[in-house]
Amino acid sequence: MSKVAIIMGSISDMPVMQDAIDILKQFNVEVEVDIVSAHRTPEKLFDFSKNAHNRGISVIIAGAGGAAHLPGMVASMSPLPVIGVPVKSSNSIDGWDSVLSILQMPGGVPVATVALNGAKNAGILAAQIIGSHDKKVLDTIITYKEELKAAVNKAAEGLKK
Ligand code: RP5
Repeated sequence: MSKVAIIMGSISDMPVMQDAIDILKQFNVEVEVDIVSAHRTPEKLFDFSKNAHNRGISVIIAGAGGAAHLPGMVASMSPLPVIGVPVKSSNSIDGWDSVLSILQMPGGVPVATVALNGAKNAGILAAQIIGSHDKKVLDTIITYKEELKAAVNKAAEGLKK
């Protein structure tokens, strides 16, 4: 079974990254969660990035704030798709520091960057990548999208009453 690794630069990122964990669990996708800091635990970053694909992991979600080098550095060493979550940390410049340091990757080393604090969408995107080769996961995403549509239609109906 495909697994998603969710890593973050600090335990302070956990309240944001929890959204990715929750949605992936909702989709019955196996997750592994860890703290890997590009600046404070560089050896662990290297070890994680070099070995993740040999441990049954298919997609990596990496969240970080400030000088958010974690997703890009993982992408530089791992052959797996990396989804970056810019986290608005407490001393941030309105979150722009996180967004720009994850988004502006050089050619050849992509990081699929979601919105500021957009961990839920990171989880959905990871599930969609797995769903492209796993029918069970694909079916849960199809159901999820039907539910989104139904919720909007119900709200629109409510306006007419
Ligand atoms: C980054 O610095 C982390 O990803 C976090 O968003 C930010 C602040 O970390 P702490 O000082 O709260 O540990 O590396």
